[in-house]
Amino acid sequence: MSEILEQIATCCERGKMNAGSPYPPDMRGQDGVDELVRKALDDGVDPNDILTQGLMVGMSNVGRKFSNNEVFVPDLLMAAKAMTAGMDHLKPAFDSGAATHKGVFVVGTVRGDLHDIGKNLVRMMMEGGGYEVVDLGVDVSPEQFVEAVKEHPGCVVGLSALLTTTMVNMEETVKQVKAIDEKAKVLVGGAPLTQEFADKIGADAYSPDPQGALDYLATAEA
Ligand code: B1M
Repeated sequence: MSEILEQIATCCERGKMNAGSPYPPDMRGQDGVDELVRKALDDGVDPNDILTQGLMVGMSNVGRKFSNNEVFVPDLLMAAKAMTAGMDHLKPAFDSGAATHKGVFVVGTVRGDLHDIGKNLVRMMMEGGGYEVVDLGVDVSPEQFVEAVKEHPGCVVGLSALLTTTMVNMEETVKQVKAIDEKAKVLVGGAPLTQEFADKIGADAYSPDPQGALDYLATAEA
């Protein structure tokens, strides 16, 4: 991997957004993802390489550390912010078709549920993993998920729930999504969920954290 891509990966993992950012304190004054991605593009580095060998490596590292309880929610949020600073520069390349996404991930918090912090972390990890994310927001009905699946054939659907009273709404969503596309993969997550519950409602996978969701996508898309 080239030196600048390694630097981008490190800055993304550490949440170093730009030179002016005071976080993390030990990288104060150094270039961040913002400057480094711009420089890499100016130097002619392929946008796909910047994403896959720079930003995605950084997000993957921080995601694994989060799964292992070595870093915590604020670290993940800072890494995601840094990644977004880089993605802003890469967006024109993706929009023009010069660079490609790995696939589409439709995500939302299920009907009746307004909790979105965990769902947003999952979204950010997916974006960092190179997926185009369609975020339907919170309180999303089964019908809204179905519409999104129709609009994005071949997408993977992610459902989040934080309440014992709303996780039951996942079952209807899984049922309706499978009714219009039996091959559509549905991944579920959220604090009250278990693998047993996911199996019971017919979801294809359960993950307790964003990295697990990303790992699942890698297998689902393969
Ligand atoms: Co609410 N709330 N809340 N709340 N809230 C909980 C969940 C609760 C456990 C608090 C408690 O009583 N101890 C409790 C649920 C109890 C239960 O169901 N058994 C509860 C309740 C009861 C309520 C209300 C009903 C309170 C009321 O009004 N009486 C109400 C419900 C509103 C509604 O949704 N209709 C309510 C409201 C709210 C706020 C709006 C105030 C706020 C939400 C703000 C927001 O999200 N924008 C809120 C908050 C912040 C919490 C707590 C404190 C924190 C939740 C959180 O964000 N955690 C929570 C108590 C707690 O957890 N300590 C609580 C951090 C987040 C990173 O974790 O979302 O679990 P989490 O996501 C994790 C994983 O679960 C996983 O990845 C993330 C990172 O590891 N994950 C996925 C999540 N989704 C995934 C999807 C995947 C894969 C992984 O694949 C698709």
